[in-house]
Amino acid sequence: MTPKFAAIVTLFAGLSLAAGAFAQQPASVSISIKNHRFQPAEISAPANVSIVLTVKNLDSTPMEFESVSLRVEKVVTGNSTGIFRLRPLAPGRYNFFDDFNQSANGVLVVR
Ligand SMILES: [Cu+2]
Repeated sequence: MTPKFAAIVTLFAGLSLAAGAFAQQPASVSISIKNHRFQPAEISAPANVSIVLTVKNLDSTPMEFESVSLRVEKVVTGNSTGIFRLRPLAPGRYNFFDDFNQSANGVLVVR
């Protein structure tokens, strides 16, 4: 290969790698909390893609969406929505809860 051709091949290899990284759309999952209960209590998402999790707090009081295994913790004020961007996850069960009212809990099943 001439040096110039090699440079072009390298450029295209880089571009297709970048395209591959962005080809996977994030999975969207949403859940509500009402009367301090998650609805539904179990949600699922595909493995190995980033996840956008929408948490709608339908109560008038704030809640704190928290998960040790997902490494998230954020207050969602009353009657508002929180958006959580999760890294690609391995298959498994990831528990979460409302840290302001720990009887409210649920699980994200990744498969
Ligand atoms: Cu907390």
